[in-house]
Amino acid sequence: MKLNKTQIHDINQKDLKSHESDFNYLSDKLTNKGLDVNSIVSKLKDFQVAIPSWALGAGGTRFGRFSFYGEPSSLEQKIDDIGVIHALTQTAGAVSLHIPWDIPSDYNAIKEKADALNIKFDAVNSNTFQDQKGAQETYKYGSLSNTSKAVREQAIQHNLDVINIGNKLGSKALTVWLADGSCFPGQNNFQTAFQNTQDSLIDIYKGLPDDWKMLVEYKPYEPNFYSTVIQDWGASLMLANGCGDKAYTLVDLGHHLPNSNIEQIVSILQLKGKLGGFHFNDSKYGDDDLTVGSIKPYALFLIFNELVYGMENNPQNPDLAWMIDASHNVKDPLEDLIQSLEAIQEAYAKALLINQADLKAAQLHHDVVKCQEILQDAYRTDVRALLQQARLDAGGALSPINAYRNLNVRNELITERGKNTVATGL
Ligand code: LRH
Ligand code: MN
Ligand code: MN
Repeated sequence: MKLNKTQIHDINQKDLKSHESDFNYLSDKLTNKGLDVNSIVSKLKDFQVAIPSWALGAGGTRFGRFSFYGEPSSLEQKIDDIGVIHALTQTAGAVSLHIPWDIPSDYNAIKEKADALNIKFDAVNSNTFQDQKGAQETYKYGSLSNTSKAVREQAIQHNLDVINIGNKLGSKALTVWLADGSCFPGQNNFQTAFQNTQDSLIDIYKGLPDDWKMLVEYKPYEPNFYSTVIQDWGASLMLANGCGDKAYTLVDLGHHLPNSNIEQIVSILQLKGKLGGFHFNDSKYGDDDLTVGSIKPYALFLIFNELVYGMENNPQNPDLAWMIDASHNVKDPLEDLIQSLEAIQEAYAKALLINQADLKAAQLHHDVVKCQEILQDAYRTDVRALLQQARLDAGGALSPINAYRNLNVRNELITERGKNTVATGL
């Protein structure tokens, strides 16, 4: 299934008039406030978020998995699905592969397909949290941190293999997330586990091409429930610093204990030039991997405020690898990803409305009320017409969800692929 520009253009016609009046109204209001609307729309157009290869099928929980039908059963089909999302939103111009869930069988064919759909290969993710078929060693008691040298060597080699696979596709970053940790007090020696992890990461880092980054993802718990070796941004930053300039911390929104101030973490990492990647999702309780913006949209906005500040003021921090890391059981995964992309763009657009000079002045005068007014004035602005304009300019859909439904995409996929397909992944 491939959507073409004419189909999308035709569907847009119905809502064009009302969009134009919404956009003109908002544009006038923002211009009167001294904002450069064209520059905001162009920033929105440039902002691209990678779709993880494992989010295109219906996710599951450990209690069960319910298929959504017409799911992609090969990497080619997953790229096709991202092509659909990208055609509609013009925001999903990249894919992030999880190895070994999605090893390409024919590199040239996959690259050609992705190229034709304007999709780039973003960070590649290694997987040392599951035992692979035929593997000599088990990761039951850890991978890069394991007390067994043979296990660590197998895990290091896997990461080097992943770099090699990514290299053939044009990826420029390796994301390492470890499930390593312990379920019970006394099970592990914290210092040994941390030092082994550092040494293993250094070995992987030695195999990293010069123009690559290594992104070290942290998570406080799950699947280990007493301790995790890389439990927070501090541990991740220490390990990244221990590897070198090309190693960075990756923040996944779901990987924090309740009430953590994620925007502050993001801000300080950028100040230090060490924020490398970002996984978007939302959560109520833990690493719930729910649709972005579905639970705490204001928190997302505050995080974007810091990200925008960092992008404008911290040249020492590199461009970030943005990715959605969400997957669950109840929605059509493509509709869910479209909703996540919309929420990301919305939070970004609102953060771009914040008048940074006014905010700085209010901060200097200790005018706490004004500071809050400035943030909330931006947050309360309905920016959807800006997102629509960005999509329209780029050839996308005014309303991606409506277009997806009107074009009957899911039914087409079911007709093409059949009902009983199962995507690889979580
Ligand atoms: C771990 C994680 C990590 C994995 C992905 C499947 O919870 O966020 O990024 O690679 O989920
Ligand atoms: Mn993640
Ligand atoms: Mn996670």
